[in-house]
Amino acid sequence: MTLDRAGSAPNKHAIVDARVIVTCPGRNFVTVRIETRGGVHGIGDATLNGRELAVASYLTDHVLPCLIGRDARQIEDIWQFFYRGAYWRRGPVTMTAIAAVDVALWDIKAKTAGMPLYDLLGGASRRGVMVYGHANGGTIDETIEQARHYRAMGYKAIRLQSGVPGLAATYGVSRDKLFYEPADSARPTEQVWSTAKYLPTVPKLFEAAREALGWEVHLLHDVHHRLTPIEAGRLGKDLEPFRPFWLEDCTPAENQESFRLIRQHTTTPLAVGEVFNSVWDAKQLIDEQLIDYIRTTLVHAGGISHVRRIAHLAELNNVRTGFHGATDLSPACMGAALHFDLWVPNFGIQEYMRHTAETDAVFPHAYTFDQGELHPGDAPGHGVDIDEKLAATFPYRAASLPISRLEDGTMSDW
Ligand code: GCO
Ligand code: MG
Repeated sequence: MTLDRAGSAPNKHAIVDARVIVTCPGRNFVTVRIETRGGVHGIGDATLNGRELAVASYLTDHVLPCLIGRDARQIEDIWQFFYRGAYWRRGPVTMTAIAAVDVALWDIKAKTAGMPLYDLLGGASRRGVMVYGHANGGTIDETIEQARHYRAMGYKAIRLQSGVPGLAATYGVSRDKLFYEPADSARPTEQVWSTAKYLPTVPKLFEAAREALGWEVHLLHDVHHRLTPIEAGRLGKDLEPFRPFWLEDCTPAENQESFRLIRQHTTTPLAVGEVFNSVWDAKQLIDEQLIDYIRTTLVHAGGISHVRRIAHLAELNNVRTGFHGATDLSPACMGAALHFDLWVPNFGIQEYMRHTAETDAVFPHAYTFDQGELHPGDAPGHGVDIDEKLAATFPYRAASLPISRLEDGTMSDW
């Protein structure tokens, strides 16, 4: 069945081409490109770090063939077709695939309307999108030196991560200071984790940072799912004197109730959700106001059509957005997220890790940075495209995220 009104064919909005492009300009990216009979095309990011080919196959084998001949304007019906119609719903692979299609279709709709996407969503609600940069170093001093660079570049918000004395490597600290990239080897590398060694270092880092950087700048920290709820409560309390902007992913969030316990112990704002795929992962956290920022990744949680439902639920509960924007998400994700951020009423902050020059060349984009804010630009659509010829010169290379073990060898959360 088609939802076209009788007599509307031939429809220039019919999808005539839908394909997946895999490229590795320094790291792997998966992109969906959709084109209509009228010659309008749109792209969506489908990159799921370390599981890129699973999404590419899901798209090529199960999703894209169903798009041919469909009316590109019917974004909601297409979304529901792939979500309800699949029977096997949710999960990162499925929701990333649906999101990529959704973002590409919104790109097409906005281009067809001749509007920047933020205008189509409801118009700009602010001048620009405040972003946070990443300062990381092997020691507290190195991290602070990096943070000073970010201040000099105009950043108003900076995430601080530093090495932990006694641990050889840890999440968030890399050799390359500008382009943090954890997927460092074809097979997962192993890191050793110790909560006892980590817990005292973060308050020291924040104390030193406030002394060196003052109180004007927002400071953030990512725990990367490594603590128990009571440990998270302790860390939140220890950081209170330094007024962090947020403490991120302090514990794995499969058990949303855990956050009740954390909340009882600290007024440090909490951010959660970069690994969530749908509103159901966040429902209790938001309904009970157990978090302050929802960090869904636009392209891992069903795209604009679904993430806006999450944002609306969050708005009702005084939760603001703080979307994931790591380098393993392509500029096509960043562009779409920035349009969303410029519009969404309950915007909080946007993560921003710069891409390498090769990645920027493969994905020409309209967004620009100025004084700690990104602006998505006013090009029709989401303002990001892919140079397919250049993309083809960077073939896929297997890369996995690391894993983490406790000092006695027990598997732990990375
Ligand atoms: C962040 C994230 C990333 C993730 C990465 C995994 O806050 O930016 O935690 O660093 O680890 O996106 O693919
Ligand atoms: Mg994170």
